[in-house]
Amino acid sequence: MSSLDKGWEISPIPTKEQVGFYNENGYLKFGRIFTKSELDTLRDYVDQMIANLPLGKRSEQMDVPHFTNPFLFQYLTHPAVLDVIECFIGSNIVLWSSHFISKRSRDGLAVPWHQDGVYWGNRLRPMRVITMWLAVDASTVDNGCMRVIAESHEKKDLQYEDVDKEKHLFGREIINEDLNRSEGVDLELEVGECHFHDAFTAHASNPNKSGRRRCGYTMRYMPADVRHHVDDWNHQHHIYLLRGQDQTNGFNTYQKIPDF
Ligand SMILES: O=C(O)CCC(=O)C(=O)O
Repeated sequence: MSSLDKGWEISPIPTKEQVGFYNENGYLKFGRIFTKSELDTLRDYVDQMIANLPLGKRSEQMDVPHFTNPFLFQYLTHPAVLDVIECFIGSNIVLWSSHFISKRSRDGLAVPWHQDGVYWGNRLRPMRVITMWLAVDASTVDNGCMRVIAESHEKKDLQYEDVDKEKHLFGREIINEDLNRSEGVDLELEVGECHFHDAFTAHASNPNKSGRRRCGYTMRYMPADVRHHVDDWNHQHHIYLLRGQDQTNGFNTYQKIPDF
């Protein structure tokens, strides 16, 4: 172990208490799943992807990068990740999506308060997705770490209104007064750590006011009994059966996992 690796501990799979906390609160702050060398390799790769972004495309908008970068499947299908995900959703695991949200220093967009499941609508039924948010860079209050409202995943009927798309990554925000934003929990992470949230957990993040980039990789999984309904928006959205068996009696179409 080099001196740089000191203090880089891999977390054991979540305890029953951690899974219980997640089920009760809709989120869980966790430790590290990848080794330092795996994380450094991922960061180098993302740095390159960002350097190669077409003019006008923001680094917060790197949605479904795995469709065009098979390399990322070594992270998305990593057995250590799936062992952790299995603790939350069982042993039949489907990859729903992934997204790099990288906020440049002193520039990043805000993420408005939202529930992923509302954005995804009826495309997934039932709506059961867990997102693992991996800190490619350290994520802190000053560079716009993710914030969550505990127990908000129980609220399925929140109201939304449009927000200024110049300043926000997504176009709609929760407006309910009873959702107390001042009770938002800041999920600060060291490099390589991760947190988890449910498809209905209300979450947001502030713009990056610091001189440090904030890059997170959202890796999204669902149990294989969730039906993927294809519409105009997502007819080219691919899902992948990563572990176990399909539980939709053949309703879902899974793509072959590419060589990586
Ligand atoms: O990275 C962020 O600040 C927000 C992430 C997010 O909206 C998500 O993971 O669904």
